Amino acid sequence: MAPHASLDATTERLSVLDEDELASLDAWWRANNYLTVGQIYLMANPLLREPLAAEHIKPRLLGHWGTSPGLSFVYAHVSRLIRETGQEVLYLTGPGHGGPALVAAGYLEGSYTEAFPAVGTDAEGMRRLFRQFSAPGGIPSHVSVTTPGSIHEGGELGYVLVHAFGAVMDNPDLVALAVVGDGEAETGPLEGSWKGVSFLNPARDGAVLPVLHLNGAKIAGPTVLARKDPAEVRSLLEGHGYDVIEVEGGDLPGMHHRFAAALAQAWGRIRTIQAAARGGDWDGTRPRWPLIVLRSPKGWTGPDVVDGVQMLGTFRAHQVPLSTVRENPDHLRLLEEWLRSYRPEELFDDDGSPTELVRRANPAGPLRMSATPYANGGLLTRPLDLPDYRDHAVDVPRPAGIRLESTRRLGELLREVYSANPDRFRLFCPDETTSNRLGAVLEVSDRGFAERVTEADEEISRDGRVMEVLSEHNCHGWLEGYTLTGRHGLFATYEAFAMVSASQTIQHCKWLQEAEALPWRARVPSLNILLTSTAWRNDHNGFSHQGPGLIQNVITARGTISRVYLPPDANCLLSVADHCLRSTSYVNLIVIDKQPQLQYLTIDEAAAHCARGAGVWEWAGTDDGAADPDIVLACAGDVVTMETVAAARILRERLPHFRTRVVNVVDLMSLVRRRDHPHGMDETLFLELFTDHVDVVFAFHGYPGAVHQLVHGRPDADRFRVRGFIEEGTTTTPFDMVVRNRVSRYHLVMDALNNAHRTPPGSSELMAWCEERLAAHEEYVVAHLQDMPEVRDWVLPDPAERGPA
Ligand SMILES: Cc1ncc(C[n+]2csc(CCOP(=O)(O)OP(=O)(O)O)c2C)c(N)n1
Repeated sequence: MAPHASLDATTERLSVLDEDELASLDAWWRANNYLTVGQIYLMANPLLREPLAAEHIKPRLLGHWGTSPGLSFVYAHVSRLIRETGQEVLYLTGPGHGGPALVAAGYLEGSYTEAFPAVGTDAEGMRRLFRQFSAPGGIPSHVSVTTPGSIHEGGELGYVLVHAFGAVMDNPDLVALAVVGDGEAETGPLEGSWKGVSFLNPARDGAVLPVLHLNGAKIAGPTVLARKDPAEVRSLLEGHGYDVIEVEGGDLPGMHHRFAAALAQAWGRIRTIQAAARGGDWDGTRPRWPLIVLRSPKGWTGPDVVDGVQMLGTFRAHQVPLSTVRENPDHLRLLEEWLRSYRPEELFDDDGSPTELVRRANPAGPLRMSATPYANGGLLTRPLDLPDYRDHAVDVPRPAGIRLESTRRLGELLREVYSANPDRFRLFCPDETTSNRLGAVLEVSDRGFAERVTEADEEISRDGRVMEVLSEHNCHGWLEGYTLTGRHGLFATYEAFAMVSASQTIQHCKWLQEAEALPWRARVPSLNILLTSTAWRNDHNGFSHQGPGLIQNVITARGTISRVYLPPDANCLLSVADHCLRSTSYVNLIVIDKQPQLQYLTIDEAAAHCARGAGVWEWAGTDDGAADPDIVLACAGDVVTMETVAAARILRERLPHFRTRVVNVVDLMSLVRRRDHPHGMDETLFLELFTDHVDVVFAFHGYPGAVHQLVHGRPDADRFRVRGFIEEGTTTTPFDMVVRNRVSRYHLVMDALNNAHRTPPGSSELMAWCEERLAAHEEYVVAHLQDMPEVRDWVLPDPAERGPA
C-alpha cells in the first residue's frame, strides 16, 4: 500500500489528463464506438475502404447501441487508471445488452484474438468480428460467456452489484467496477444490492466501485432515477453508505476531463480506506465507499435526429437508431457519416490493426480488463482443503433405528472447511444459518457485518466470513461472484424461498453450460445450493413455506451441468456434500430437511449408495433379489423415504408373501437416460432397479411431474405411479403433511396393492386397514394436536424382531 503522500500524488496526477493521454484515450473510445456500430450494422467493407453500399449491411440489424458508448467511455478511463496505478480491475456491465462495446474492448486489447484466433486484428479479422455479432453461428449480442473478461452476462438485469460484491470478497487487491443501468436500478435485486457495502471488510476484501449510469432512458421510456431531483438520488445513495461523485454532460473533451478527475477521486478514496484499514488506522466503522453517478446521453456520439425525430439522448437510441438501412438510402448515408465521424483512418492502420495511438491506451498483459484472470476464475482456483467427511459420520447400528438432525452434521463438516480454508470458502444464507442447524460454523467464524454491532448481538463482527443477509438475491449472487472468481461456497436457504432466486439459478446454469464449450474458460468451483427447511417439515410455518419448485426448474433447464441430490440421511448428506465441494462447473442442488429424521445407512454404505446414485435397499424390501417383485417402491427425498420404508414394513408384516423391492434414489439425474444427461444410469442398472415391466410406486420429495419428466423414454415409463407434493399444505403435523399430499405410508401401501399385477389374499383387508388408520389419523391430530404415537415414534424394529419375509 502506498503511503498517503504518494497516494495523494498519484490521485492528483490521475485527475488531470494531459494532451497526449487525452488523444490516445479518446482515440481508443472512438475506435471502440466504431467497432460497436460496425458490429451492429456491417457484414462487409469493415474499414470503409469503399463507399458504403446496401450489400455491406446486414439483413437483420440486431444489437443495442444506446448504452454502449457509455460503457466504453468508462472502460477507456478505467484502462488509464490501470496503466497508471497497476490496479487490478474486474469490469462488470449491468446493462449487458451493450455487448458489442465489451467485445470491441477485448478486440482492441488483443485478448479477443487470443481467445478466438480466427478473429485477427486485421481487416479480415474485423470483417469476421462484425459479421459474427448477433448472427447465426456467431456470438450473442450480450456480454456473454464468450466475451473475454466477463463474469456477468447482464442479459437479465439486476445482478451486477451482487456479482461485483461476491467477486471482491477475500480478494483484497481487486476493484470490481460495476456499471449499473438506470433501468436496471429499478429492479428489485439491484435495489437490494446496494447494501453490499454493509458487509465488506476493507482490510480483507477488495472494493466495489459502482458507476450508476443515468443515461436517462430504458427501452421505451424514462427511468426513475434519471428523472428524480439529483439531490434525492444523492440522498438515496448516501443513505446506503456511499460517497457520491457526480459527472454530467455530453460535451467533449470536457467529459473526459471531468470523468478522469472523478475516477481519480474515487480510486484515491478506495485506496485511502484500504490503507487505513490495512495499516491498523481504522476504528472499525463502515467506510463511505465512493460511487460515481454518470449522467451522459443515451446513444452518445450517435445520430442526433433521424427522419425528423430526436434520437440522441432518448429511449429511441436504445437498440438500432437507424433502421432499414439496406432499403433507405438516406439512412445508409447517415450510417456512413456516423461511422466516418469516428475518423477510422486515425484508428486503424492500412492492414486494419489498431494504430499505435489506440493501442497505447491499453494496459498490458493480465491487467487488461478483458484478460484479467479474475474473470476466468478457474485460473485462480485452489481446490478446497477438505477434511475427511467420515469424521462426522453418524453411527448407524441398524437402519431406521435412530433420529437426528442431519444438517447439524453438515454444519460440523463446514466448520472444519472454514477452518482449513480461511481465504476461499464462504457460506451464504438469508438469516438462517442457525435455524438450518449449520450453526457449528459460527464456532470458527462470526457472521460478517460492517454496520454497527451492539452488545446484544451474537457472533457478528466485521471480521466474520459467514454471510447472512435477508435477501436470497444477494446471497445467491454473492456466491456466483465468489465462485466465478475461483473460490468455493454454499448457499443454504429455505427450500420454498430458493424460488426467489430461481431465475439466478437458471441463468447461472446457462452460463456454465455455455462455458463448457469454450476451451479457454477454465472450470470454476460449482455453485452449491442447500435446500433445507423443506416443504414437508415446516413446523413453525405453513403453506407459504412449502414449495419444492426449484428442483423442477433445474431439471427442466437441465443441460449437462445440473445435479440434484436428495440424500435421505446424515451420512448420505456428508458424502454428497463432500462430492459437491470437490466438483467444478456444476450447479448442485442438495435437498434435505433440518428436523430430526431417521438414519438408514452407515457411512460406508452411504458412500457406496451415493456413488451409485440409486440402489435397492434389500433390508427394507421383501423381494430377496427376485427378478420380478410384485411392486417396486421407489423413493427420493428424506421424508418420503421414511414413508416408503414404513410402507414396505407394513406390507412385510401384513402380506408376508407379497414381494416388494425398495429403491432409493439420491442422485435424481440418474433417472434420466444416459444420452440425455451424463449422470443418467445405464439401461442395465435401470432395469436391475426398476425392471422393465413391474409397476413402480414412486414417492417423491417434489412435484410428481418431475419424476415423469425424468423417466421419460425409459422402458414402459407409464408404469411409474408418482406421489409427491401436490400443493396440499398448511401449518400442521409432519404426518398430516404426507397424508394431505397422499404420500403417507398408508397411501403407498394402497398404491402398491392397486398397481401390483397380482392381488394376494388379504389385500382387501389391508386396504380397509389403511383407510381405517387414515381415518384414525384425521381424528387423532385434531384431538391431540400431534401425530399418533405409532407414526410419531415409528422406527424399524431390530432385524431380530422383524416379521417373516
Ligand atoms: C430483468 C429484466 N427485465 C427486462 C429486461 C428487458 N430489457 C432489456 S434492456 C432494458 C432497459 C435497460 O435500461 P438500462 O438499465 O437503463 O440500460 P441502458 O439504458 O443503459 O440500455 C430492458 C427493460 C431485461 N433484460 N431484464
